[in-house]
Amino acid sequence: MVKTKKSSKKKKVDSLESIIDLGISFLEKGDVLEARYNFMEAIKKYPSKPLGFIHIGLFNLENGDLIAASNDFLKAADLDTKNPEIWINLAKIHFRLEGFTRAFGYAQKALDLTPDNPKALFIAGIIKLFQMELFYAKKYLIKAANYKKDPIYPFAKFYLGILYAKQGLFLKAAENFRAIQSNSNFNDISTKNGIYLKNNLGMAEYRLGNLIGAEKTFENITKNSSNIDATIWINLAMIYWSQDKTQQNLNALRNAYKIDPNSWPWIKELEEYLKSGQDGLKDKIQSLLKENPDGKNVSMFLGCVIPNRYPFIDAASRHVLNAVKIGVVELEGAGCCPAPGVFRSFDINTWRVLGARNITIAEDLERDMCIMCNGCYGTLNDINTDLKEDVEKRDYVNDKLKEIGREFKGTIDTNHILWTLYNDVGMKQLKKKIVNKLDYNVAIHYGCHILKPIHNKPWKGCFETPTFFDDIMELTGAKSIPHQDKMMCCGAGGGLRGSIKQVADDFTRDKMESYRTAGVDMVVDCCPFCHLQLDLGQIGINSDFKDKIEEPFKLPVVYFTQLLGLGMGLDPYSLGLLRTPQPKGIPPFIPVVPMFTKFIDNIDF
Ligand code: 9S8
Ligand code: 9S8
Ligand code: COM
Repeated sequence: MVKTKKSSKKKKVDSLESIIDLGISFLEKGDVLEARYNFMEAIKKYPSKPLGFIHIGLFNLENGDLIAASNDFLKAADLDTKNPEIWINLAKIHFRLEGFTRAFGYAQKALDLTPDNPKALFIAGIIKLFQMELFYAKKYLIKAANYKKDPIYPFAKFYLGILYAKQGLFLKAAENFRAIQSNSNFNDISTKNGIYLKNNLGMAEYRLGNLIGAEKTFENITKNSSNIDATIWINLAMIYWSQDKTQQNLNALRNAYKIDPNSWPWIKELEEYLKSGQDGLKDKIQSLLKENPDGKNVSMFLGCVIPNRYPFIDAASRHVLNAVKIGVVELEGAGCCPAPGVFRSFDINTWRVLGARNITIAEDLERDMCIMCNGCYGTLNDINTDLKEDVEKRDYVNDKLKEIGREFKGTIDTNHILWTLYNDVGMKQLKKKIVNKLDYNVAIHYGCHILKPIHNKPWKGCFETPTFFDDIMELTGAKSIPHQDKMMCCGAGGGLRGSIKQVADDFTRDKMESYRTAGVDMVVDCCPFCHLQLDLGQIGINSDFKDKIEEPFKLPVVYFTQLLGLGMGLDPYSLGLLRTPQPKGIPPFIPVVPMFTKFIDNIDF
């Protein structure tokens, strides 16, 4: 609030102050029209004083007319450039209008005038938080939270908690949330702020593995507050699900559905899944489109990691291909691609022959290959493009293949599934399929072999800063967050994980630190080997590099078709997104759930 001097007894009747005071007193009585009239009078009679503009600005701000409020404060700023309160209000208005860059500019002006102003620090901090520039957000919010006596203090703590939660620093997040539990702005569980605080505290508890505590926190909200939004029920459902309390989970999701059908559109699928279990899922996958008479048909190349470790990558990909009407068949008898970073390095001829053998199986089926692994794609595409051009190599390979009655002909293409979707389906068609808007902040991991070597890759243009993968994921509404060393190897490739795991994990630690700094909700990849390293690697990092990291990493990792499928409205069970973290030693090692805390964005300040 902009402070105005309290009326003194001897004030002249039509002095600026008395007109404003009159307006304020009408406001207090609820007579908005009279109040507005008086503020306008102040402007008319004293056009060179900022006070009238400030009050009409506050009036418009209160009534949600942000554009008008912005114009009023800009006029006030013209008349008085040295009042930080004016700039703070402008920052607040443009923050609400989501013009973050502009809003930050105004916050900066307030900070230039008063560098230690807690309100200016706070607004600067939350603007940076919403821009996902967490490094700067942290700097400002920590400073703002130093002013324990200032009314902004509890809010600064709240957002600091949100910031730490985004970075996966849940201990610190919980600490900040707990610090304001009894603060009068947050202690009433029947108010919005009270619910927001408990929601986020409960989620931090959940992510710290304190399921009982989290359950209590959420049950407390659902029992004691009316008017909660669907997110609360969804979060509680997730906590039940994690403890295999399926019936309670179902009830909670039904409640969410009642409040907002879009919050959990998969009730039918869940009930079906609970009835038919894994077997039903198997049948469902079996029944997926095999042949599309008027469109694209592909053969699926699985490689080794998918069937052995992450079968849901296969399942999710088939569900997505089915949804975009691409016919899918197996490559029966296919073997290891063989892995480029390993076999090629040892014996390039054997590597080539084995890879060519896999390609001939797809040639028999007359279907292009759809490859879900970067390494497999690297191998098969290198061999395929090479053998199509190089007669000498082809003769060598065919000489060997003859012994098993096969021949490389060069009649099909070997595509990464990202290319199948990007090229054969296309962005326009993909976009049409999206029915659920996902508002996650994601880190996109390309991996190495999808891009390099570049001479035989279809991604035209930029190979150092590609965007095709980000573009596809952003169709779902997810936001691809820039982060450090985005194009760096996950650490596993080239046989590194197999031979010197510590070094591989150290690479991954680097990547994890970047994700943490950026504060993403999850990593999205397009390679099962990267997936393994980013997922299982966290377990290794959390023990081997315990002393080097702030808190254990627990960042969900998803394969891109899982998230794309979710955007397409496919049920999260078939996509392998909902799994109980209960059984130990079964992938995914870091629990993945499609529901994360909704970070609260409309606290009044
Ligand atoms: S297969 Fe045998 S090891 Fe692996 S997954 Fe991808 S790369 Fe080809
Ligand atoms: S694994 Fe998949 S593609 Fe690679 S070599 Fe470097 S990054 Fe991860
Ligand atoms: C990485 C495959 S996907 S390899 O380890 O480089 O062969």
